[in-house]
Amino acid sequence: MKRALAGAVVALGMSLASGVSAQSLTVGFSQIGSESGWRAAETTVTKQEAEKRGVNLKFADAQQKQENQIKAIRGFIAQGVDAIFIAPVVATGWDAVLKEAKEEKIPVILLDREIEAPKDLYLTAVTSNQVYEGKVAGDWLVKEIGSKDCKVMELQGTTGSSPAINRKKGFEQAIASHSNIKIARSQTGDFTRTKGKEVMESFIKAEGGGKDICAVYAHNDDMAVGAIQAIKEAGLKPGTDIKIVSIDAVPDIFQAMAKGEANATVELTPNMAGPAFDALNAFLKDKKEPPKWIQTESKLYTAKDDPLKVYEAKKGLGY
Ligand code: GZL
Repeated sequence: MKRALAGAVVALGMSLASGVSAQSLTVGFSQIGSESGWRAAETTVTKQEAEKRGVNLKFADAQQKQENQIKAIRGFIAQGVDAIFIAPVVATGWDAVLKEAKEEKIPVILLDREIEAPKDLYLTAVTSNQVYEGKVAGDWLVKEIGSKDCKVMELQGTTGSSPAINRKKGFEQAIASHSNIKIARSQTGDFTRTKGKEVMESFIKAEGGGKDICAVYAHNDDMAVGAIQAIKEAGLKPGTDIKIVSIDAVPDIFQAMAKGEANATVELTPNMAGPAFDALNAFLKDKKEPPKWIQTESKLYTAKDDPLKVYEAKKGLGY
């Protein structure tokens, strides 16, 4: 008992010495919005991870607008939170507000998207390797198609966001040496199902009904599901007439896969907050700076991976 008490006193002393109250931490989280199933899951998991750690989480949804995120971050600074988590909707325009947080000695951690800013303006970024995600998707298509001519329709993520920039780059790297595979049309669907469907409808129209379309590469599953709807309404068979490859591995893409309407997806974990909280605690406890990038895993799933079983396993996880 004595040792436990002594341990508690030391812990209390350490947290007080580090200038953080012995009470639970207060963290402000500026979330992009709820544009996709994956984003909804990230929000759910972040709240669960905060609860698990007794962290007081102040949540702000920006409806996919950077100005709303900047306003929320300024609010967190004014409230004197212990740390700020940001999922940055686009890659630029953050320097000023991050400098304000730095002046107040409030550590900032980026979740799921990178930014173009001096690295001393944030503690670390917890993201996947988005170029690699695009390359995995492209490599799958190259293997699937072989030497056949293949006209690809690309549904890009939010313009100016790091995943849209990087996933495009990785896919293009994968197909660069395969002249039979070409991205014929490419447009943003803003990571949403609705816009993914609308853009795919316009592609099918522009392609004279879509019979020559060989594949869709969507930067996320939600846009792929929208595209699948548009392809079916055009009287074509997604998954066979037109191959579908995307990223996130949300439950709905596995349902489509089980019906033969989608072919491949690259998994993105919705749990960026767990590693972020761990890095923050280590930093607050002994000022141990984490690496500037904490990378999460990426895994390819295809119809060979028992999609219904994966769907059942994932559907309860907050998507
Ligand atoms: C990628 C993440 C993307 C998801 C989309 O890390 O930022 O944002 O792939 C979401 O589903 O909209």
